[in-house]
Amino acid sequence: MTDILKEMYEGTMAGNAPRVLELTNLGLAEGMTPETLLFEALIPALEEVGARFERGDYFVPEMLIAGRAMNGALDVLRPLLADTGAETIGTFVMGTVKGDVHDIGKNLVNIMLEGAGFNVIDLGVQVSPEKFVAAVQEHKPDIVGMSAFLTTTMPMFKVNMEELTKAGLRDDVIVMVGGAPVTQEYADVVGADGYAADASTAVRMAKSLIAAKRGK
Ligand code: B1M
Repeated sequence: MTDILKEMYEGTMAGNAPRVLELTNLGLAEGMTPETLLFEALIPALEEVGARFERGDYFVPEMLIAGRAMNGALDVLRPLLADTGAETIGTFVMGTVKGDVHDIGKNLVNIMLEGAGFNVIDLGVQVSPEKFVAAVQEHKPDIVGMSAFLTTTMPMFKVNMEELTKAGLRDDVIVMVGGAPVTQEYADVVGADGYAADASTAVRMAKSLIAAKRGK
């Protein structure tokens, strides 16, 4: 690991947002790719933060400031990751489910989808079933994506899908789910059309689900 990546990893874990921002710009100026900064420093740092939280070495404030540091870096990386000049291939409505405020993973999926040519409508966090339904009615997306990062909020997938069914929309839209505790088995149980464990797989999955629906 280079000095910049090492300092970025440590700075993110310590929640030092101004330094992480500086190092992001420095890394880019030195020719590092956004993907290197993301996959070799920022994401591993948050994984370690989660592990420390689980062990009782970190508490919510530490998770919060680490998340802020990551989000600050993502603001800089977003245009670089998303600017591929790809043609629009579909519309994707995305949100973190009700009761859940985690948004970094969702934001990362959005960035990658935009980079692949999706028109992404981000509903934010704590999205109620009614809001998902209203967004599907309004934007008529190819896919509605739901993220959940807590075992306690994962059941909202099923609630959201029941609401889509009640509104007569379930057959019109592909439903994708994801988030740290979600598995393929859970996605199958709730009746989602697709699941992905990370942002790049989410893009591949979204493309293939759309191609299958359009009969290509
Ligand atoms: Co919280 N948190 N948190 N947290 N947090 C986790 C998720 C946790 C795993 C930590 C741990 O115990 N190890 C744990 C959940 C345990 C569980 O339920 N199994 C947890 C907990 C318990 C909590 C609180 C309950 C703590 C408390 O208050 N006692 C609380 C809940 C608040 C709430 O939501 N109601 C809470 C709060 C917070 C903060 C607000 C402080 C902060 C969030 C900041 C923010 O998001 N703006 C926070 C953070 C930072 C974390 C960890 C450390 C990091 C999450 C993250 O951003 N990861 C996290 C530990 C961990 O995940 N290891 C943890 C990086 C991100 C790039 O990965 O989110 O997995 P990830 O996203 C991936 C994939 O999941 C996938 O692609 C993404 C990119 O590759 N993906 C999709 C995501 N959405 C997808 C959708 C798709 C497809 C793929 O299709 C639609």
